[in-house]
Order: sequence, then C-alpha cells, then structure tokens
Amino acid sequence: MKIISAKVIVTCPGRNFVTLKIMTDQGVYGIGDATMNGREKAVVAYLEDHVIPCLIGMDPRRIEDIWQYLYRGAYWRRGPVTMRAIAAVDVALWDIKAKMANMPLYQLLGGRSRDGIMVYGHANGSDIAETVDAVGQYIDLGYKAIRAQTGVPGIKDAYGVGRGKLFYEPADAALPSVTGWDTRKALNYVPKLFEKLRETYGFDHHLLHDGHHRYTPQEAANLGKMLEPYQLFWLEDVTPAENQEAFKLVRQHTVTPLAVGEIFNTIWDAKDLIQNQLIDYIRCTIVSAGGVTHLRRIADLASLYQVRTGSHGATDLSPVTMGTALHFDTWVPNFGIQEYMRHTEETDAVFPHDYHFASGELFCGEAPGHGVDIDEALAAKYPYKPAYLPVARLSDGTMWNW
Ligand code: CS2
Ligand code: MG
Repeated sequence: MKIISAKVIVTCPGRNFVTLKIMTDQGVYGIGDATMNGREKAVVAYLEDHVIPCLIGMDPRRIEDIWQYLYRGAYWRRGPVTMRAIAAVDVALWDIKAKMANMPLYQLLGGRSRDGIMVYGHANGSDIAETVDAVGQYIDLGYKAIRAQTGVPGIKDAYGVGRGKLFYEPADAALPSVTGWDTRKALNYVPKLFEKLRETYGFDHHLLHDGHHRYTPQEAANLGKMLEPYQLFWLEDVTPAENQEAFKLVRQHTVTPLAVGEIFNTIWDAKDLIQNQLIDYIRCTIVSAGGVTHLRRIADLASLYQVRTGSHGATDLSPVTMGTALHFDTWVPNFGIQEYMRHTEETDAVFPHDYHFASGELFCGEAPGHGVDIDEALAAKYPYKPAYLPVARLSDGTMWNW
C-alpha cells in the first residue's frame, strides 16, 4: 500500500482551518487537522514544502515509523508548527488504518472505556450577573460542567468574554486587537463570580475557570486559595508553564485542582509537571501535540501519576480534531473531561461528522475511521481570511500575556 498524493485545504467557514488530505493507491483517504490559530500559513508551508514531498510512495500503514521519520528526521524537533504538521499526518494515517480495518478509531486504540464523554461549555458575560445567567443557560442545555469567565470592571476586553451568547471567538481581527489586563482588579472580582454561582446554582455542577497565563506563581497561589470554598473542577493555565517548576509554589498553597497544557507540543513540556504531581489535568490535544501517536504517550505517562486528561477543544480545533479527540477520549483510561466549544453551522457543514451531543456529553460515531470528512467544494467557497488573536497590555502600556 502506498501514499500517492496529499494536499492541504485552507478554508474559512466562519474561522480559518487547515486540513491535510492523504490519498492512497487503494482509494482510501485520510483527513488530519493542522490548524494553528493566527499562524495558519506557517503550517501550510511546512506541510506543502517539507512534508508532503517525503510522504509520496510511503506505506501509510507504518504510522509509528512515519511519526519517527518526521520527528527525528527533521532534526529540528518540537515546536507548534512541526508538531501540528506531524499531527495532521498522524491523524490522517490513523483515519486510513481504521477505515482499512473497517472499525471506528476507538476500537483500534483498545476499545471503549466509557459510554459518553463529559464535556464543558464556555459561559461568559461582561459582568458577574451576565455570566451567572450564561451558566444557567448551559445548565438548561443539560451540561454537567461549565467554564465561567467574566468581564472585570476597569479591564478592557478581559479574556474569555464573548460578543454573543454561547459563543466566543477570540481570533477576530485582521491585525491583533489590544486588550487590557489588571491582576489586582481580577483578583478582587473573580472569586465573587464563583461565590455568586454557588449561591445561585448550588454545588451539583462542575465549574471551571481559565486564568489564561495571566498571574505570577504567587498571585496564582492566592487565586487558587481564594477559590477553594467554591470547589472548582479545575483552575486552568493560572500561571505560564514554560517554567514547570513554577507550579511547585502554586501547588504548595492551594488544593484547587490545576489544569495545564493547551499550548504544549510534546511530552517534554509536561513531564516535570506530571511526574511531580503538580497538576491534576493535562490539556494537550491531538492537533497541538503530535497526533494520536504522541498524545497516547502523554496520557500514559499521566496515568502513572493519577493525572487525568482534559483536552483543549476551543473553536480553533477543527471538527477533525474534535472527532479524533472523542475517539481518544472514548478509549483513554485516565479520561477527565473534554472541552467543547460549538462550531458554527458553516463549519459543521464543511466538515460532515458523526459525533453528537446529548445531556452534557459528546458521543463519537461508529463509522470506520475518525468519522470526520471534508466537503472540498463547500470548503472552496470560504477563502482564507487573516485573523489574529488579541494581545494584552497593562494600563501603563506594558505587554502582558494574552
Ligand atoms: C482557551 C482558548 O479554550 C481555552 O481554554 O484558552 O480559548 C485559547 O485562547 C484559544 O484556543 C487560542 O487559539
Ligand atoms: Mg485555556
């Protein structure tokens, strides 16, 4: 069996997506996601100029060998561009293998470990009252877990606040828009949101919060401590994790569960956090962390230390990543939760898929492969549109972490 061709499809049905399609001499094809929010063209070039020429003629059944070829063979290891390109190839190859085996992907991974995949949705509002209402809407929709983000008085466009209900799309400007940040104001306001949420809805639902890399380790520890009475499911990216050691300080001061990893690309980014049991949930997902082949290694390492998975699932992760993640989640023994931000109708139409939502859970389908396809004719109707994530500055103009 041979790979005879491969192509990259860029489409913007409401937001940009980069998709790799690999064709074989047996008529079976596979699809992989290579989207990097705000830096899409870098991965397109990496795939078209440096990966596809090497793939032609290779045996698509040799998934592990091709992964090693692209990782070791590049010499320049790791990084968001390389690992997304590898992920796109890897996912397309798992799709092909599962189709050849006439099995849904989760069966090849080891079979079903659970019936449904608990997901969390994003509730947000410009202030506490609006966010409390938005959480209520998710509860009405049957969600068991909800992430709550609020605008903060005095901060311009605080992270996580959408422009419409049930929808949040940060990459929305042709050049990065400038948002604000003020840690003091956030530390005063965020605990009040969770106080109000527990007062209004009780303790039956899981509540989550994303710090989006904004706090220093000391401030993060303080926030974790202040949130303890509200029993969060997790506090995410509360301080940047380039320095994995920084989490020691946070961990020593709070029992609020910690989640990290949406910007990690390899097991090496997470190794110390996992081995030192400094986090409770690992957020790496298929597209950013080298595909099914590598994410499986991260999850297995995590399982030794009782760290559970909580895959990133914002709208910049295409339905191809979501579909593949759901097969992964259906199998992985140490599953925790799956993030789920709904895609637009246009996106869902471009990527026909067989997963579905019911009662706070997602379910992968039984079609052979990962169950997600791309309608190329429809995709062609939505040309690429440059769209950047915002940047953040403190009130004196200092650049901060968005
Ligand atoms: C986020 C994302 O989903 C999350 O937890 O942190 O909204 C993130 O900002 C985007 O995926 C960036 O592309
Ligand atoms: Mg996040």
